[in-house]
Formats: sequence, C-alpha cells, structure tokens
Amino acid sequence: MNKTRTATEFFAGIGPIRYEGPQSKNPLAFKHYNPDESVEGRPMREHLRFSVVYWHTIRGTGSDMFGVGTWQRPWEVGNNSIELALNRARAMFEFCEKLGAPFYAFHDRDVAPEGKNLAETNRNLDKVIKELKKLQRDTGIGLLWGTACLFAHPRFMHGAATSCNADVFAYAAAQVKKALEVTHELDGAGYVFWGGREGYSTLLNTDMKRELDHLGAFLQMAVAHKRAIGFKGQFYIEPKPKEPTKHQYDSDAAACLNFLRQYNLLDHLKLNLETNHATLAGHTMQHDLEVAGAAGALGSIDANTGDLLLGWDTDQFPTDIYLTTQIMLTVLKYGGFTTGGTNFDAKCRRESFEPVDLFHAHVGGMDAFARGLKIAAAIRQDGRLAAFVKDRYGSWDSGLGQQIERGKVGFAELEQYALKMGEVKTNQSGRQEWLENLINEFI
Ligand code: XLS
Ligand code: NI
Ligand code: NI
Repeated sequence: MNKTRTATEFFAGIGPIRYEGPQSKNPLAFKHYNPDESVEGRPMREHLRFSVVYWHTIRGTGSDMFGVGTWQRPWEVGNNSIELALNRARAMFEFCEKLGAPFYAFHDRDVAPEGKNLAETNRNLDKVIKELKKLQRDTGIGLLWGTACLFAHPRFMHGAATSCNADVFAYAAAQVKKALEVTHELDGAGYVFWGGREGYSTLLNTDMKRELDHLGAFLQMAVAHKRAIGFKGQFYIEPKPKEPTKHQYDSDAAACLNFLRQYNLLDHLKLNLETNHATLAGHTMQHDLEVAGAAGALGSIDANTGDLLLGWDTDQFPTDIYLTTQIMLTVLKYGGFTTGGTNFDAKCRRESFEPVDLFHAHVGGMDAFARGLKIAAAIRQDGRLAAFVKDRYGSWDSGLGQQIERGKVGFAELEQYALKMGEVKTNQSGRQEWLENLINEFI
C-alpha cells in the first residue's frame, strides 16, 4: 500500500486518507472528494489533478517577519545537507501518497541546497533529482510543474531577468536552463515562470522599457531551450501584482497576456492563476480565469485564498464553496485542465504547527474543490444559468447582430439602420438578484 515506506515514516500514525462520504466526522477522511466518482463523464481525480507544493508543505517553517519558525517537521534533522534533502523528498512522497495527491510541484532550490558555486549547486540538484525520479517511479506520483527560485538569494535583489546587472541575467539564465532540464528529466507536465523580483521598488532607478525587453528576451531563450531539449511540457506565466516588489511586471492576467503578445510568446505560454494574487490585483479569481480563458490561455491554478482584511499574500487553504464553485464553473466552461491542475500553493497558519495540520489543510482544500466541481457540474446540467446568458445575447445570433459579428457592416450601414429604427427597444433585465439566488439553490 505505502510503497515509499523506508526505515523512517515521517507521518507516523496517519494512514491513507479515504473517501467516507458527507456523513463522516473523521477529520482525516474525504467527505466529498471521491477520486473515482465520475463528474461530466470524467473521474474527479482527472478533473482536479491535485498537486502539493514543496516550498510550503515540505520546506515551510512557519516563520514570519516577527518570529522564527514554529512548525514541527520530523524530517528537518541536521544542517542543509544532501541527506536532509533526500529525507525531504521521501517526506514529500509519503505525504502525497497518504493524501492521494497525484502531483507535486517544486522550485529547484526547494529540493536541493545551493553549493559554493553553480556547478556544485547543479551537482546537488542532480543527486536529489535521481531520488525524486525513483520516488515518482515507485509511487506513480508525477511532477505537475517545476520552476526556478530566482528571488531568495541576495544576488537577485534587483530581480533576475530584469536585473540592472547583466551578470545576474546570465546567472538566472543558467539556473533556468538547468531547472528546465531537470523538469524534463522528471517528465514534468509543465514549467512555471513566476516573476519573483521582476518588478521595481521605485521608478527613480528603473528603466522599465529596458527591463521588459530583457524579460521578453529571457523567455524567448527559454522557449528556444525547451525546443532544443525536446521538453514537451506546458510553459506558464504566473501573474501577481505586488510582493515582494511594489509593482510586479506580471501584475495580472491581462498584463501578462499583453506582455506575451508584445514579445511574440503567446503561442508558448499559458497562465497559472493564483486566487490570492488575483485578489491582490483587485480582481476575483474568476475574473482572471475568464480573462485567460477568453484568450485560450487558461492553463493551471495555484489554489489558495487570501484574507480580504489583509493586504498581502496570506496563501491560506481554500475552504470557501462559492469560490471553488466559481473557479470550477469557469474551468469546466473552457474544457477543464489538460496539462494543468489544482496546485495547493497554500500554507498552514503559524499556529498550526503539527504535521497532522498539513493533512487537515489539504483534505479541506480537496473537499472544497470537489464540492465546487460537483456544484458547478450541477449548475451546468440544470442549464438555466447558461440559457439565461445565451438568451441575453440573443440579438447577436441573427439579423443585424450577426452581420456585425461577421464584419459585414460598418458605421455607415449602422447609421442608416439606427436612423430607420428610431428608439432602441426596451432592454431586458440583467436579473442579477435572481441569478445569485439560482446559484444558492445549488450550494
Ligand atoms: C509566490 C508564488 C510562487 C509561485 C512559484 O507568491 O505564488 O509560490 O507559485 O514560484
Ligand atoms: Ni503561486
Ligand atoms: Ni502566492
């Protein structure tokens, strides 16, 4: 059953999490996520493609700006050695296996320590990648995406691809080259570019045009290298408006799409959207999903939630059924995930310091998404919501509307039409209140 069991079991006393149904009171059981249950003709497991993140779940400490780490992690023994890195890898796979999560995600520096130079760092990475590959083979758990940490080390204080220092750009390029190669080696379904420190603290010292050109060139090089090594995974860009910089260049879905279009990258990258980033940008998650979906660029999601009373990325586990329903409505509308998935870029609160809290957090997030999925499917099956929207745009389906959509008429024809028509017929009600009530029928 637990094929990764080694001499050490890190989550001792916690067995595989099973589906027990909505009546269950067991905190370590799913009430709604039933992996094999079919929704719209596809098992929930394949719809949701859950993924666990290395950085919070395995490497997080619970530290904040006011205090040191609080989290008890039985694998954190000794210094930042390769042996410790290998134990972290085993802890990750034990966790995913017990949880029943089919994927995980990492930054290069989450999985292996930096050495005294890049060559040694790459060798460290290779040693751990070997173990990850074995763990993947033994468990069937896959890599949803890899990425490079281009923001933690002091060398990246001014950014990486957008640094004022060309040597930093070179270092970042070398790092991403290697991160792409190991992601390929692990058969990753994707690779994410999150901006890290690509942005600015003040415009007084910033040449924005030059920095954006550099970022465009950097991504072009990444696309070229992807092709060179034959990596078939999907590239994503992950928007975030602020933090750590005051303005991140990839500020929201629309800004990312415009950037990709400007630098001829639209065919090569989709978006990885994160709830807390969308809300920091002043949008809802569903808004950014719709923006991406409309552009054919809805790729993957970082599932979490913020606290609207706090102005930073709190990365909490998602438990709000309205939120997950809205997300799944849009994801289903655009055909569901293919290479992407539901990646829990989320962390426990500092006060939730025991390993079992990690299970409560993920079980809750998975159940919340399972409910969102089932509710969204029920709303779609019911059909009233979609029928209302379709009917609302009915004037475009024939006659003049159709001619406009087909590009058959211009201002001159429309002027003639308007003069002849007289006043526009009374508009139909938007029925927002009724639609809100309709959604509540399903929650
Ligand atoms: C930080 C981002 C980060 C990316 C991966 O806010 O969410 O964790 O997902 O670099
Ligand atoms: Ni993220
Ligand atoms: Ni985040």
